[in-house]
Amino acid sequence: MAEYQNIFTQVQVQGQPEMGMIENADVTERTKSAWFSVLLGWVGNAQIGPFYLGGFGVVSLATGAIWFLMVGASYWAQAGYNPGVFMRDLFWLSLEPPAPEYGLSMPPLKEGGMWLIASFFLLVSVMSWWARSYVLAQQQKMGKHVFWAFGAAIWLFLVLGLIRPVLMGSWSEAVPYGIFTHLDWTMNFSVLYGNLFYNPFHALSIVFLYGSTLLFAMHGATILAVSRYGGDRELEQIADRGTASERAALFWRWTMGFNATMEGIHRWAWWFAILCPITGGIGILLTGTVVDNWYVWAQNHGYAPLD
Ligand code: 07D
Repeated sequence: MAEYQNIFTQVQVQGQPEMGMIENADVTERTKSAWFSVLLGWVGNAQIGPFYLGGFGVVSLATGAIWFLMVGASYWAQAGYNPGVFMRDLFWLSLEPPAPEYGLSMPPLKEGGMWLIASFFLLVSVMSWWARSYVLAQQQKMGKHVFWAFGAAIWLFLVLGLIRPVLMGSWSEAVPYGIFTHLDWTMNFSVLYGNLFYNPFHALSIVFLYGSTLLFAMHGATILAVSRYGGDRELEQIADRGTASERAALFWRWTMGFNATMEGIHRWAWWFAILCPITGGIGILLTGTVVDNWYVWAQNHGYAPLD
C-alpha cells in the first residue's frame, strides 16, 4: 500500500478549463481565460484562472501597491539610492512612525508623515480585500465564514496600528514597516510593559495558535490516512457506514474515546484559528491603556512571585 503514502497530489485533472458557476456572479468582472500548471497541480488544483477582481480587488491591489512602493521608496532614500546598500541593508531598513512629541498630529514627511500616509493606503487595501471576500462569498451564495475569520485577523491588525495608538494619543505607539524593526518593536513592547508572557490574553492567544497547529495536523493527517478510501472527497462520507469518514471517526474514538464529526472538526478549526487574533487583540488593547506592567499585575493577581 506504499503508493498511497503520498505527500503531493498525484492525480491531475487537465482538460477543458472549468469556468465555474455563473448564478448571480458578475462575469464581466471575471477574466475569460484559464490555463494549467503541472507544478501547482502537485499541491492543489492544476487550473489557474479565471480571476475575479471586481472594484474592491482593484482598489485593494492599487492601494496595497502604493503602500508597498512608499515603504520601498523610503528604504531607497535611506540606502542613499545605492542598490548595493539597499540589498545589503534590506532587512534593517524601516519606515518608522512619528516620534512621541507629534502625538496624533500630522508630522513632516521625513519624520513620520510618510509612515502615516502609507498606513492610510494599507488600511484601505486591507479593508477592500476584506470587502472583496464578502462580495465573492455573497455571489456564490456561501456563508460568510472566511470574511469573519479574516475580520478576526484584521481586528488584531487594527488594534496594533490604529485603535491602540489612538487610545494612547500617539502614532509613535504603532508598528514600524521593517523586517527587523518590527521584531525589535515586538520585543520592546513586551519589555516596556513588564513582559508580555504575564499578559493572560497573550497566553490565551498562544493556546489558540499552538492549538490550531495541533488540530490542523490531526485533521490533515486523518484525512490523508483515509484518502485511500476516498476520505478526501468528502461527498457521501458523512452518513454512509464503512466509509473513509467512519474509519477516521472510529480511529479517534478508539484513540481517545471521543471523535469530532465531519462538520464539527471544521468548526473547531475555525474557532481555534479566529480566537488566536481575537484574544491577542484584547491583550494588546489592554496594554498601556488599562495595565501598565503585566508582571506587577500578575503579582497583584497571585501568579508572579513577589520580589
Ligand atoms: C499580526 C495581525 C493580522 C494581520 C493582517 C495582515 C499586511 C500585508 C500587504 C497589501 C499574526 C495585514 C496585511 C501587513 C499587506 C499588501 C501588499 C496576525 C497579525 C490582517 N509570543 N507577542 C503574539 C508567541 C513573546 C508580542 C501572537 C509565542 C515575547 C507582541 C501570538 C511566544 C514577546 C505581540 C504570539 C511569544 C512577545 C505578540 C500573534 C514564545 C517579545 C502581539 C498572533 C514561545 C518577543 C501579538 C497579544 C497572530 C498579540 C503577539 C505568540 C513570546 C511580544 C499568539 C509562541 C514574550 C507585542 N505572540 N511575544 O496571529 O496578539 O499574529 O499579543 O516565546 O501584538 Mg508573542
